[in-house]
Amino acid sequence: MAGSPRVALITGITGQDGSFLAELLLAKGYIVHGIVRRASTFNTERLDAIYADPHERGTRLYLHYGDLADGASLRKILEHTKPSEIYNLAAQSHVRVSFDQAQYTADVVGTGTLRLLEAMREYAAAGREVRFYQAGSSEMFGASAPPQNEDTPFYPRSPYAVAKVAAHWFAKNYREGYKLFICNGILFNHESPRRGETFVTRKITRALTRIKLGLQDKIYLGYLDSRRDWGYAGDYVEAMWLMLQQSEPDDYVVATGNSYSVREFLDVAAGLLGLEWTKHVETDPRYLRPTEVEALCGDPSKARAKLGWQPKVGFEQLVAMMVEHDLELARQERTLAAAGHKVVTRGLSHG
Ligand code: NDP
Ligand code: GDR
Repeated sequence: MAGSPRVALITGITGQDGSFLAELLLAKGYIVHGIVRRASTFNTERLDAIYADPHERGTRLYLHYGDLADGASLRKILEHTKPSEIYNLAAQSHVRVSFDQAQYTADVVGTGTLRLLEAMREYAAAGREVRFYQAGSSEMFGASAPPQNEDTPFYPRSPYAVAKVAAHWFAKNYREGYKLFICNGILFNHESPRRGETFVTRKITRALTRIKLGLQDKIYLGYLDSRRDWGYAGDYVEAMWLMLQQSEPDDYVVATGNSYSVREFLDVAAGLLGLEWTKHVETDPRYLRPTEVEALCGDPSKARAKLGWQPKVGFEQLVAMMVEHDLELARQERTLAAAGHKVVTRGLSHG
């Protein structure tokens, strides 16, 4: 119907990217539906700023229980919400954990994408116009040498990455076989103050800011020589949206074109805090991966030329943003500790 708001469905809406994408789409006037997993604790913290009780008037963000492991729930949600754009962001997204939970990761990341594509196919067959974004990853390039672009062969190095390659090809096959509008984004690492605390960037900024305020003394890490092309998540969700606004579906690398080692990330973060990280960092072999991805650096020329996309936030600005945010969190913790409250640092020793 002309003039009615566009409707988007986001899987993985409670994650880092899901929350940024939901904000972007709401700002563009969309009605946004998100799929959340049932958990025994609240898992919608990243949506707190935009979520309003559905009983209130004018609400445009709705959450539905579902799971990529449960195809029936996906079909039901599509029928109920009637989206014109589907963003598949849900995943067991931790590479190290995928070695511990290989079958689960393959099921959710690989077969889960297939379940959603099947649900989309049935939905589209009933005459609905719908577009699909698949959250692919630079991890799919794995051992292929940088710089990596859309023509670089995949050489995945973890169960997570293998499953993402499967999802990529399922998506491509459904695009070609059923003439569906499906895009694969191949996104390089992107971070923010909302990044999960077990990914290396956030693990570092959380720990170093706590060290700065005397709340802890050590941080335990794994391999420090790997290089990553780190961008800002807020920039990257714009690229997802742009892909679905084109006249033809296609696949795009989204990256900054610059890469840094974990050591260099530590240098910049510690430098901002006036710390010498070598005094605080210890190696713990449990954070090493059976097969590591040494170096990722994307070539985003196609996204720049065809989508008009380019990153706005540079590496140093990104690190500063995360340090500043986490320093404030650490200050809050210090205030609580000084008042005699127990400060619990959840999960900082995992991942
Ligand atoms: P997060 O780990 O922050 O979020 C993952 C989301 O998926 C969460 O909402 C999580 O729910 C949900 N989820 C996990 N398992 C299931 C399941 N079985 N059914 C339904 N939902 C599930 O990831 P990011 O936001 O960082 O990444 C978004 C997507 O982009 C992921 O697919 C990731 O693999 C991919 N990607 C990420 C990159 C990055 O650098 N951030 C780079 C390239 C690709 P819950 O909150 O309940 O855990
Ligand atoms: P990555 O991100 O594996 O690239 O996957 P992560 O931050 O976990 O690791 C980056 C690099 O840092 C090294 N590293 C450590 N990593 C973690 N998590 N913890 C540590 O203690 C540690 N020490 C060193 C890693 O070995 C690695 O080389 C992320 C995820 O968001 C994926 O879902 C996404 O697809 C890719 O980015 C692109």
